[in-house]
Amino acid sequence: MSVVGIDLGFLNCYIAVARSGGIETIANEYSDRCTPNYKNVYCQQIVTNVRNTIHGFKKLHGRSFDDPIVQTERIRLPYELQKMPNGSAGVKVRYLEEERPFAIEQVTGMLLAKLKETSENALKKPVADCVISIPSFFTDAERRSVMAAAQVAGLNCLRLMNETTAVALAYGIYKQDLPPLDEKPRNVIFIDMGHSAYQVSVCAFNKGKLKVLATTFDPYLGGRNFDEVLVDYFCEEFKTKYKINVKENSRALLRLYQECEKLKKLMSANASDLPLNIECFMNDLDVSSKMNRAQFEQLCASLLARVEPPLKAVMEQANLQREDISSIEIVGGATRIPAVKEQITKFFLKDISTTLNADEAVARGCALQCAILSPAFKVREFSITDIVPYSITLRWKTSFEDGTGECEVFCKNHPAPFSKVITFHKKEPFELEAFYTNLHEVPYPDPRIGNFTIQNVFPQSDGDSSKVKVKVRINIHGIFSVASASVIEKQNIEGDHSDVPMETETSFKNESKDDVDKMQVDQEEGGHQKCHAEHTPEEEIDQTGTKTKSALSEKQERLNQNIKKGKVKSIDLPIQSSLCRQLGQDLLNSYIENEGKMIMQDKLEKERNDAKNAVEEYVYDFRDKLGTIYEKFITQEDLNKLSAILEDTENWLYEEGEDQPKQVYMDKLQELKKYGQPIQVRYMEHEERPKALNDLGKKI
Ligand code: ATP
Ligand code: K
Ligand code: MG
Repeated sequence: MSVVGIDLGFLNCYIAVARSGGIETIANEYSDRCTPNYKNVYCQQIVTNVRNTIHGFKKLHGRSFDDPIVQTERIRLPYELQKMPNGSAGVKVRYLEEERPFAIEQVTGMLLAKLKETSENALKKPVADCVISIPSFFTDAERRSVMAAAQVAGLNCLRLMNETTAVALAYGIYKQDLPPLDEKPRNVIFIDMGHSAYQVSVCAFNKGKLKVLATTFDPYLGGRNFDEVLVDYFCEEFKTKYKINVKENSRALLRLYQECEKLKKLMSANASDLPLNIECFMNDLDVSSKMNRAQFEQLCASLLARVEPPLKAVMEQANLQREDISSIEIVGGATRIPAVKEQITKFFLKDISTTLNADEAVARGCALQCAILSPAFKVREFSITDIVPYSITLRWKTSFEDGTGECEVFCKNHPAPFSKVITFHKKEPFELEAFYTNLHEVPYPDPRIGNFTIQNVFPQSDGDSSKVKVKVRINIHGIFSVASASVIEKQNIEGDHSDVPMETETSFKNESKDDVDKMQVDQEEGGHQKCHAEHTPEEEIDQTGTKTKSALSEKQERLNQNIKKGKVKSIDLPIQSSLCRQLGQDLLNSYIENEGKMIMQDKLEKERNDAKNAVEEYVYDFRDKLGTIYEKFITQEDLNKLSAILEDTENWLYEEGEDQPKQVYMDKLQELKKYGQPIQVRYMEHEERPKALNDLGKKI
């Protein structure tokens, strides 16, 4: 089983494979199965030159069709979107001559399936375990949607990894000179500007470990914004120069985008005037213009001004000064723009390091993480602590004064993965509402993460509230959940509620490995409306995996002992969750089933095509040989007859035989071979004879 890392870029995808010798990248292909639903027919040049496949759907994950971001993206896309029955954004895709809407999970699923197939072909081994990259600013709904897409593709995603964290791992794992654990860490800035987004993170490295200290981002700044500036400029120029309105012609506009992207890249290497020439652009017109780097930078001034704020913010959030930073590592295609680099250098007053492979670092980091997580692979230990991008609050109803209680369970930049236990005193089932505390920080229109109802809560037999322990967590994918809930009962009080499932195992013993730490927040009901989340470490697991006990863990120890002695017992409580924009299991299953069917259909279609091609090839090959090497072995009469048959077959392939089942082609091939084989045999015998005689001669 191979372990792979997948960089699911807005424009470019990369797959990296972990091998014993190191990391290797395989390919960067978009699914050729999704043919975009262009509104117009494009001229041949475009279709052959350009990615004639759907791309740019990364930002549609986990969003409703009506989401403002989806509506903004929609205008820019060269294919059509459609509202799905569950309100989410779907893509109209042409599949086997038929136009159908596909959910975003299906579209990304197709892409991932294609990437899976590509790697399997390259590696000659099955691929299932993988790590997939996502932007660090993705919310839970977006993350869950990408996870669903991985399932559709038949991939087992071991981790959704933040792009900059993947880069940090690719940087750190091979470094031999990281400071020892007890010394001051080495702080490194990672910057990724791709086609659609800009992300920054600062990480602290010690031997064998990396800890993300802070991440910042501008989710709407990337290479495509620079393309847009050029497009707008030339559109204006062409209006006066050629009296054409490019924006009204989607075909011309798309071509202009492609030419501007090329021009932008050329300007990175060349500061002088560069030409822009497009033949047969619009209304039979050839257009031309020029641009130089200084001019480009002036036009992009407002974009360039957006480079600094995330840099400043990341330093503030991590509470670091410039001199605390050892290195600044940049990746992503758009960081090749000289003015972007200048902005970064200007801020840090330090040279930028470009030692990482700007295109492959994300995929490589993901492959390394996959190798670390996979039991099938031996890799040097490297601990990765990521962070929570947005603070998360829990809200619940209190029985006092009909009020609500609130508790910020994870603050911004809190370490992740992470679990916390919160204690409630309740007499009845209750609901917890999880949401992003500061919606203005979150590039998503809905603050809600999910609602979680803790069921089977009753008063104790003496009428008192029950003590309910609720475990909340951010898992390895960066996704929040109310993971478990339990109630502690004294053993001698019994028989009150027989419908409560009995369990002796305590939830505290069931700690999953991914929890780097666990804390307890004691939340007494009433009293305070807002809890002062007193984070008291209950049990700390340090990086080497040895447990260090704090004062409070003694309390837990006593409880555990009491549980063992049978004085009290802990009962797990069922939790009912309803998550924001959750894809139902039934729908997901239908997507998975559909993808399986399409893979089957693709396979059949390929076999059918191969069978057809075999007939065509045989016709050409046979005809060619009839005119050359077979000539001596056939009568003129047979030659005429065979030539006619071949011509008939060729015509048939273009007419009636154009679209036939596989068996028809196979039969046709057999029929032709009946004529061909005897001649072939005669020819071979003739060829072998001198050789045989020769061999005989040698023996004599
Ligand atoms: P995202 O990270 O937003 O999901 P992505 O990973 O697909 O997108 P990259 O492959 O990192 O994006 O970068 C693609 C962008 O980089 C495009 O806008 C491309 O035009 C730009 N780019 C690539 N090379 C250069 C260059 N030499 N000069 C300027 N821009 C470049
Ligand atoms: K990429
Ligand atoms: Mg990228």
